[in-house]
Amino acid sequence: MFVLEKLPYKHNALEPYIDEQTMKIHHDKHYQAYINNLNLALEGYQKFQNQKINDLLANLNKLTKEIRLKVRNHGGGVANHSFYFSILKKNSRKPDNEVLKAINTKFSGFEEFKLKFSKLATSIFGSGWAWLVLGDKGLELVSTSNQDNPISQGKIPLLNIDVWEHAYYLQYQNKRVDYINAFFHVINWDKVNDLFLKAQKVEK
Ligand code: MN3
Repeated sequence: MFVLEKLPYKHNALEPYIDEQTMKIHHDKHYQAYINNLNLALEGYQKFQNQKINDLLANLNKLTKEIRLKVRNHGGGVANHSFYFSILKKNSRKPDNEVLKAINTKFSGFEEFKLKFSKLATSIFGSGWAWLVLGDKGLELVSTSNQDNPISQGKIPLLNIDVWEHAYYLQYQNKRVDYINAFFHVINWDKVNDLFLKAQKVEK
């Protein structure tokens, strides 16, 4: 069975960029709902209950038809939210680490990366996510709809932003772009770097 991962910081830790009430509802209610619905979907499927969520999402075609879409949606919700909350932190800083060096090279500087990532996140129609991933061609920006996860396309997530309205509407209302700007103040680049180093080992 899948369980809610505790926030690695307090609900109000990311203020003023992401407010306490949004974090409480987002983490304690929305994320919990994906956990509950995934567990419900996998009732009676013991084999899948014991797998890691990323392994389920990487192999959706191995699931029986009855549960495939449910795992894609609710399981995606579990993986995406667990990931999102884990790459945020208060007092974000931008160290001179490997992933930021790779970003500077790939996107001709950090500001260019931020611009491209923000444009992508802004342009997602409806609900979805923008991601920085490691794929066949190195670092890539991709977007997914609903709760899809790039793992299902064989890519390794390094950074994501939730642009479902529940992620920002209480604080930013319709101004998604302000939320995206704020997000850049609370990225845990040390964590992203850890994921990047681990991902490179997998790719080799
Ligand atoms: Mn969300």
